[in-house]
Amino acid sequence: MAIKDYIRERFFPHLWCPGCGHGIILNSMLRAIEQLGMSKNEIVMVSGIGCSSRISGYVDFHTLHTIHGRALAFATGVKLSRPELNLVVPMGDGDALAIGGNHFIHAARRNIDITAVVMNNRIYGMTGGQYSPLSGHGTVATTAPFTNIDQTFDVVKLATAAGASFVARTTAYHARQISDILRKAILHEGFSVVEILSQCPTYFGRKNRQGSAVDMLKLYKDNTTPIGSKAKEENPELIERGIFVQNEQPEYCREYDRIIKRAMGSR
Ligand SMILES: Cc1ncc(C[n+]2csc(CCOP(=O)(O)OP(=O)(O)O)c2C)c(N)n1
Ligand code: SF4
Repeated sequence: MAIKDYIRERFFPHLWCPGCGHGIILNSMLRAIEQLGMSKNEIVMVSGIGCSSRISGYVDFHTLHTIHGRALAFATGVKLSRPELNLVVPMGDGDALAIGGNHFIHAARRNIDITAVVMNNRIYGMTGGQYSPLSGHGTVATTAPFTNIDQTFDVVKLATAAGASFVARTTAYHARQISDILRKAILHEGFSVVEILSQCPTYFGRKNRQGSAVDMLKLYKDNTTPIGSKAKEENPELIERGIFVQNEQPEYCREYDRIIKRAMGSR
């Protein structure tokens, strides 16, 4: 199936600002699904609210555009009722880890077979540039004009500690790596977290003087390195890219099935 068949052309042009990283992620995501040879009926895309979450409107899969922070709760319901479908949940850093943080850690703990894509632009883009839990200490946001005093956290470490059985990170600069990782994440049986650093030139970039979208992409190129590289040993500040966790653990829907069979047998 051609990539263009996966999109709803009637909803274009999209609402993203020129240079927003979210468009690159949509493109790489569609390429991953095309490379997997999946039909659009095999994918369910569920999202909450945010610039990132608008992805579910642009794709011609089964889609649910739900409420802010609750996409994983809706996706859990869909997956439990139709476990044969592939659930993909694109989320902003605010959607996934501020209002949706509780759902995130518990979906990871259950190891339900959903692919959670955290499109991390370190800001609330849709609502005008408020700081998010991923903004980081010392950054500037609409709601932190004198710099943000909140500390951030590491999405990869959080997902790993919460029990996700597939955890990876890449950036909007590394478009091919996004597709490579997403293919593996979608095929992985269990909760997969893929963090993708995505530039928001309109709010994060402008407030933090990071320049144009191209300048921001260059920062991703220069400030990241493959996991375990020599460069990381020499410069611990570099952010690692790649697959951090990929292991087999009991998957929630299978466990649920098993318990139903046990209950039926005991009647
Ligand atoms: C319950 C609820 N609270 C707050 C909002 C307002 N709101 C909409 S999107 C959003 C944050 C968007 O930021 P993020 O999830 O990081 O995505 P981005 O827009 O940056 O891609 C907020 C606070 C809402 N829609 N619903
Ligand atoms: S506000 Fe930021 S995240 Fe939203 S579309 Fe514009 S650049 Fe992208």
